[in-house]
Amino acid sequence: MTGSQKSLGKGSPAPGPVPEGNLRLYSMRFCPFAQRARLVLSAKGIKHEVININLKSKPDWFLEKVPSGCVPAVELSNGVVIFESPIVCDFLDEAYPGKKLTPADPIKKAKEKMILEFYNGVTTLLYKIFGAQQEKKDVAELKTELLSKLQKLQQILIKKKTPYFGGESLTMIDYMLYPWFERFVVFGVEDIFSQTPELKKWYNLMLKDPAVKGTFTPPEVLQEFFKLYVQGNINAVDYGL
Ligand SMILES: N[C@@H](CCC(=O)N[C@@H](CS)C(=O)NCC(=O)O)C(=O)O
Repeated sequence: MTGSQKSLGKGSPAPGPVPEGNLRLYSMRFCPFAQRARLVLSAKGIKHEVININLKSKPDWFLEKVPSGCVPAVELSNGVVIFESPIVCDFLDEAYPGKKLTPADPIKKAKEKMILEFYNGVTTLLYKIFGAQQEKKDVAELKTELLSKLQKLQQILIKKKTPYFGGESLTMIDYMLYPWFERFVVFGVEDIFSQTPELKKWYNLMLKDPAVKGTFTPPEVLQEFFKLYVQGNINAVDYGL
């Protein structure tokens, strides 16, 4: 099953158990948190199936399996369900063979986790900016705050003198940060790149990664989805299918 299947919504029959040797991802095609999991699944070449969930009309069985009600979540063939994107991604990296995305060194690992913790403030701010724009409010102050946070993030790359946040090669932290950059146009903040050239360079490098290429959604499609989603359109998550 690919990630471009129509979503399952309220009233849809529950999917059967996950076949032995397979893994199921509960996702939503335009969700940046779910994209983190899709990036890791792709980078590690993990065999999986995808079930897209209609987040505007969640099936009861989904809420039973995933108490947070959020995607991404993965279900294993033994019925175990794991959710919250950083936990899902760490689990996939630890439990499956293939390229290790998380550094083995505890200090490097801690540093990546600190970046992620800091970055949560960036994503929160992006949604705040998006919300304020929808209400036609002035976002100048919020954008200044965002610029300051992104400059701090950029400083990490400058200090490290490496192309990626993980170092010379792309690691988990790069995948964890990436999806929101793909959505800068949607959040109306793409102009910030002109003031954060190192982040722009990193973003352009990320665009060359096969997992990024495989999960990339063009900005105009994302924009259309977001427009429908904020209008409360129940079929927004299936936009383009
Ligand atoms: N902290 C969660 C957040 C995931 C999240 O917010 N996903 C959104 C879709 S982009 C969702 O499922 N929203 C459903 C809802 O809020 O009801 C994670 O990192 O996985």
